[in-house]
Amino acid sequence: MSEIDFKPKLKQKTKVQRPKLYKVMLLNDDYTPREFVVLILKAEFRLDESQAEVVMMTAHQKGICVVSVYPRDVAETKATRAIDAAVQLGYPLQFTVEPE
Ligand code: TYC
Repeated sequence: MSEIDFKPKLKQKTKVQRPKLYKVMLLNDDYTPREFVVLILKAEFRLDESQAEVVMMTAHQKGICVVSVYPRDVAETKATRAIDAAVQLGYPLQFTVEPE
């Protein structure tokens, strides 16, 4: 009788890695119109009107505000697109991306 042991000797561990998340931060400045900031927050970051108002006013009063969190490439693409849209109109609006 053959006694072949088919049991695997090593257990396989399935590792599911969640993507690290990055915050997109909105920085205040003295020149960009409030309405434009709200517009960008709605168009690029999909905030609704009241969320966009709160984020814009928080940055306006405190100097900085978290807009949202995303995987790194999404955060960087959105921040770059938002800055580019501001540059087109000559506004110095800035967004930064940092690990959560
Ligand atoms: N401080 C700007 C103004 O008074 C408005 C503004 C708000 C600009 C938030 C940038 O992230 C910002 N026109």
